[in-house]
Amino acid sequence: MNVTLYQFRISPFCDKVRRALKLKGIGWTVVEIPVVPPGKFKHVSPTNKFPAVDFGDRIIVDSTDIIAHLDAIAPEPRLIPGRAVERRRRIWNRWEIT
Ligand SMILES: N[C@@H](CCC(=O)N[C@@H](CS)C(=O)NCC(=O)O)C(=O)O
Repeated sequence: MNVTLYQFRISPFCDKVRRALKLKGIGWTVVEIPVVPPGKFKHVSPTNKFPAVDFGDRIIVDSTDIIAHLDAIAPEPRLIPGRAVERRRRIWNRWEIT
């Protein structure tokens, strides 16, 4: 599988998506978004925010939504914690506050 990643190279959100794709073993082709002139890729991301990934059947904008979709189409290794893990994290957070 190969997807198209629309990115600003130095963006930490784009780096997050590159790392996620690598972990999932999914190949990607980069389209570098020029800073000037802005808005050239509004047909990909109407808000002009990147990363955006074209999966062929859909384009997803926002790194967290992209990662959720990656977990859906390529479940292993899981990137978003399952319920039990999430529960434990919440307990830890509460413990840290009190
Ligand atoms: N919540 C978004 C944030 C993405 C974001 O803010 N990207 C910045 C680059 S770091 C951007 O595209 N800025 C261009 C703009 O706002 O016009 C995500 O997680 O992907």
